[in-house]
Amino acid sequence: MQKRVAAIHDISCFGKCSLTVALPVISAAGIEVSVIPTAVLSTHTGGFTGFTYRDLTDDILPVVQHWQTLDLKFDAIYSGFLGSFKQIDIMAEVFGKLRTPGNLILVDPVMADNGKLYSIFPSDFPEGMKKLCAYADIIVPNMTEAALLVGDAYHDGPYDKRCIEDILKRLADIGPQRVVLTGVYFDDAELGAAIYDRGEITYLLSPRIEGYYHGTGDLFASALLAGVLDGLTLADSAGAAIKLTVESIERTRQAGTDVRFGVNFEAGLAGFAAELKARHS
Ligand code: PXL
Repeated sequence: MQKRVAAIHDISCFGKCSLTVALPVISAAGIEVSVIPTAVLSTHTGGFTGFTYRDLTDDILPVVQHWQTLDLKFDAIYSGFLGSFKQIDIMAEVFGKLRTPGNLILVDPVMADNGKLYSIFPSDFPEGMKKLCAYADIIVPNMTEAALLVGDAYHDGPYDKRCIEDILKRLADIGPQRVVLTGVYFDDAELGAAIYDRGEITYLLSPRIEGYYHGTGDLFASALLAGVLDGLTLADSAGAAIKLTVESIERTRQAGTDVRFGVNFEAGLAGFAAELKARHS
């Protein structure tokens, strides 16, 4: 049976993130993606000014209620960037309505990077995001989001394994039994993810590429979810997601594209589907 995801994110019309990444990446793995757009923006908010923002908060629950009349079932519910506390509360309600005994909830607690909460969010936003993470089976924070979720002050790396393992356990204590922590590094040469899968910890690192490319968190989380729904282990899914993300960044860096415009992941989608297949054999 074809798997089906409910992806609940904004649509940033230009700039390749959130739904415009989740849809193609998860679909490339043969998985159906149903969407609930939470807002429509002319661009994402990272580095652009003057963007339009059409809030769709009041449409979220009516979409879900209509779906319930159709008795639709979802193998995963996937949330990312949320624009307000109200959207966080509504998302918790959506999880309650779409949760089934076998499905999984992935929350990407998009709110911060490079040690800073995104300027559009109030300082107590991380508390709201933490409540939402308690419903999740898998969360995918970066190091800054992880520090905000557990209430630590952020500090730059290099990190040591003890500190990473401590933070992974405290993130799991919030509720999710599986955590993929991104932006982990133990020296300046490599960067990657720490994977916590019900107590088991794996590190996946690859050579660091300089520069900050927008939308790569969404690319990584979408690819990770595709791998998990395809039946791979969390660590294998993270491996395939890192490969797609790193290759997309490298391709974009070589092209010299404006970092706000998102990465060229499209050229890697066929390879991503093949990588998922190869990891099964
Ligand atoms: O990539 C996460 C994201 C999604 N959607 C919007 C954003 C961001 C990050 O800044 O601004 C609108």
